[in-house]
Amino acid sequence: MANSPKQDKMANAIRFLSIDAIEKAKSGHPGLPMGAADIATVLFSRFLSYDPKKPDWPNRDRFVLSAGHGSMLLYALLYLTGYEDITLQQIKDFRQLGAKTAGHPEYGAAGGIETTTGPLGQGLANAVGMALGERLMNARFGDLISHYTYALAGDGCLMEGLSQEAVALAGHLCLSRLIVFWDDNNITIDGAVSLADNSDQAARFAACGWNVLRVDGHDQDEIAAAIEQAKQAGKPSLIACKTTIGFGAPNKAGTSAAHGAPLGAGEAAAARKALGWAEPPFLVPQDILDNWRLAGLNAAKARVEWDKKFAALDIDTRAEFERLMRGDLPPGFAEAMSAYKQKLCEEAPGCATRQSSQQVLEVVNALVPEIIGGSADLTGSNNTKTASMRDISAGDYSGSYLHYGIREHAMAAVMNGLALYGGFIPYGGTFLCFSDYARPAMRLSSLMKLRVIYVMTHDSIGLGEDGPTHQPVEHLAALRAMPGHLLFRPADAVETAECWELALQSRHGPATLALTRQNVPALRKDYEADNICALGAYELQTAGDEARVTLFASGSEVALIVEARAILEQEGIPTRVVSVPCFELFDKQPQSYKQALIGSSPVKIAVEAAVKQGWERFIGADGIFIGMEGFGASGAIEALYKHFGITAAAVAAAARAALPAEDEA
Ligand SMILES: Cc1ncc(C[n+]2csc(CCOP(=O)(O)OP(=O)(O)O)c2C)c(N)n1
Ligand SMILES: [Mg+2]
Repeated sequence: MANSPKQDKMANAIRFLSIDAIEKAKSGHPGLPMGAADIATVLFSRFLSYDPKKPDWPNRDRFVLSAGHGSMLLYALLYLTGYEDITLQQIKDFRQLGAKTAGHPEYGAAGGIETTTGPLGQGLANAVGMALGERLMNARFGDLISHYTYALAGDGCLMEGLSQEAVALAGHLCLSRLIVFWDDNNITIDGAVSLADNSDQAARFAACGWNVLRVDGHDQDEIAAAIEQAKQAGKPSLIACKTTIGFGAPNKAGTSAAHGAPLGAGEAAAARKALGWAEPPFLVPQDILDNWRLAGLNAAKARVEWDKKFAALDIDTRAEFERLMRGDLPPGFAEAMSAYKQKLCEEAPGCATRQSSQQVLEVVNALVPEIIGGSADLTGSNNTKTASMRDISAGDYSGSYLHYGIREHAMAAVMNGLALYGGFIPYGGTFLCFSDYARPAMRLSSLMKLRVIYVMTHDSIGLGEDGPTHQPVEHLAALRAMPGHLLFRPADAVETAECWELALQSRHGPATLALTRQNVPALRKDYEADNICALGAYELQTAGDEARVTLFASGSEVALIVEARAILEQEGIPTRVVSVPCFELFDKQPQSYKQALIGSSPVKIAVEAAVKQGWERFIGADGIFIGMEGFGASGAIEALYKHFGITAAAVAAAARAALPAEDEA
């Protein structure tokens, strides 16, 4: 069936706003907005529930443009439907510094942008997290929350490995309110998809438990019928939409030439002719704009109804829902944490920090219902599951623990989706070494400033026999290098509690807790009401006299420098001990604190069973670093620390050797 003239015109408004903006910016990707304009028109004018005047309305349908290079599709939709952030001027300023219409959609830049996309596959996995969030909220608040999550994915999204992890998880969890459009245009940057891929995508999705539909992606009524069917499927749906990239451009349509460069004046004019669009650049005829604005108004009707429904709830339910959406921790949280810290100081447990972490979580999870925990198949090793947690499963979304399977990347991207959804604080575990498998999504947690918490155990050669494949060496430095990401490496049970508290309080940014497999002694035995780890680094032990040596370390190596200090003090060498649970928080302290903490002792030594990078900020360019210079090895923990020269005796010897001659007497 052919589209009606009105349907065509509404889609063409998207096409020409995109063409014109990309032409003016002299960069951008016209192929996708032109090819997917019909899909977008159907969705935004006939199905999607949203309110341009209230973009954050909790029960809105979510729409994720996973193929983020097609950003102009989203910006055109937001302008046309009446979102206030995206004015015509913003469309004209596409890709200019400071514009809300950035090269790729950026979460937080404008209402209606549900997530940052561009790294292919991430948006699809975020959408899985959002669709899960919807089910979890529904299980907690009943029909107050009940909506669909839509995503538009390209060939690139489906080719990325991440998509397999996310698609399998969505199928497993039977997220039936997730509907994914595949912009099946057979083209990527290098040319035809067949240059690199001949997968039967429909069979792949079906094998993962999805409902699969195929449509002509330029037939709006056929697309609409498929959406209707998808809603009834009882499982997640893929709607494979056969489209032509750059639809309407007479010479470039159907080719990779339409993918990522302006059409050029000649081809843009030819497209105007071919599609019967007589308007000058950036002008949408009033009747078409009216149709779009009307679509925006219609889409918002459900919001008015929902407000009434919400207002009719009892006051406690409303207050709790609003607290969750604001992201405030529950009342009593701070008190519970300090009571727990007090208990730890009295008991002084000497266990692995991964166990300490579990014990903190026993306290936290009993009190903070918005926590959604999980692990990538290392639950028993990451110590991520606490007594009160029940599993989330297909059909029962009332639990709070997710077995992500061996899918670190999807775990991180789904946690991003949950955090974006609102009302949840997700944490997920794996071995620190495998943070590499999650890193692209961890980077987006940082970029989007999301409260997502990574529980990364087995944080050094201290894990022992599993050997160098499992022993992280460069990972601490790599995560510390990520802007806005708090990397905590606590030294004992009290520090672990403090670091967890800081991670949970970090409303606008992710955190990683790097935790030991091996036992560590209690070091902090005097209760202090303040969260000392908030300083990032602090003096754990003072020198007996004016300090000649300062020792710095994090995590399991703090106990080692405490031992080294005892040796040196016994020899009459006054030595300070500085514990460094978090570089990032230390860097934020006032200069005076930093200078005083680093101090001026003639010898400074940092110890961490990892690479040196970053420790210069404490020990200076000439300071001594004792740690790893290459990969680890398989063996018993005691043998390994000795083998790599990371011992208290080695630290003491290095200090002695470095002291200026007059100090030695
Ligand atoms: C992870 C990742 N790798 C590479 C790129 C660069 N890139 C952007 S679009 C694209 C091709 C995508 O093809 P497709 O999804 O089919 O988009 P279409 O050309 O159909 O618009 C590539 C390789 C990226 N954005 N993200
Ligand atoms: Mg493509």
